[in-house]
Amino acid sequence: MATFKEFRNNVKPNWCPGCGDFSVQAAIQRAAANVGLEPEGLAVISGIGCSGRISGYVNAYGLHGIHGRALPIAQGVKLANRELTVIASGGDGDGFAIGMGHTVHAIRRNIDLTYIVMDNQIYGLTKGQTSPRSAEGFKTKSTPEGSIESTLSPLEIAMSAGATFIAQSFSSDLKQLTALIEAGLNHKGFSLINVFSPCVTFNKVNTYDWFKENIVNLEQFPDYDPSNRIAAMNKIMETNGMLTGLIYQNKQRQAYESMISGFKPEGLANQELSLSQDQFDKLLTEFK
Ligand SMILES: Cc1ncc(C[n+]2csc(CCOP(=O)(O)OP(=O)(O)O)c2C)c(N)n1
Ligand code: SF4
Repeated sequence: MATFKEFRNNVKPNWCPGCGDFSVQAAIQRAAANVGLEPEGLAVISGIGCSGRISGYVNAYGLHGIHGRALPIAQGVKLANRELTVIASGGDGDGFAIGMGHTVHAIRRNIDLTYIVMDNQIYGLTKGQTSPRSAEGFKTKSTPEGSIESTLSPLEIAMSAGATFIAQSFSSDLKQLTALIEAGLNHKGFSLINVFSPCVTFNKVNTYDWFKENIVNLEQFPDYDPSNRIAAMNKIMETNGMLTGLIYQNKQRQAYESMISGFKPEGLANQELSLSQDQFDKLLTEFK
């Protein structure tokens, strides 16, 4: 069985020292080992952004895709080879701005993959513009007088889009983050894991200390039941989306690919793709 070190490669991340994304990288590597994966059984597909670089920093199959398009690619990978465990990842801009249409439909489609968003509440790679996750009044180069748009709540959107797994964590809490990624990898369906991952260079408001002061850990509520959809929505709203832990899980709904008629469990590479003479003749008669 592979250890977490086998999910490391020799590429040195060029994230700024202190960037929250380092811990997300470590948590992915630990979780992959803990659930018994091998590097050749994992694909990490990312969008564009500082966070999007993560696909190059894990020893696994990887693709550093297009801004906002990690999910279409990841879904294609999973459908083409369901033997692979697929992680999609990117920033809050990637997933909740340009890629939001894909995010909503991937959630409701429920293909078995784990989507990890590194939510630093700003655009990092392009040097600090307001993202849909930025608070009202947030001042950046793109909003010098403060943002006048309301903040988007990805957890509420995911709940209403029919998500079967929603979790949130903080990059400083490596233990919780690793456990939640493991749970996401084990979930049979689409898992959204939103991670507060501070941008130490451009976001001087939502700092490590700010998150520590504002996060509400679900551990504080021992009676909380993540299978209760209404309770989950209430808790998200009560805490203004700042809660961490496993927020909601529906184990009843089957993953999309399990319901496609005629869909084979083997990856395309392992399937017999040529038609028998009989199948070929039948196909021809359909078009006569
Ligand atoms: C189609 C397209 N539009 C815009 C960009 C420019 N761009 C690159 S990354 C990015 C946003 C980065 O923010 P986020 O996705 O939150 O990731 P972070 O860098 O903060 O990790 C933008 C707007 C692009 N590369 N492609
Ligand atoms: S700019 Fe921000 S998000 Fe990008 S690597 Fe630096 S700290 Fe991380």
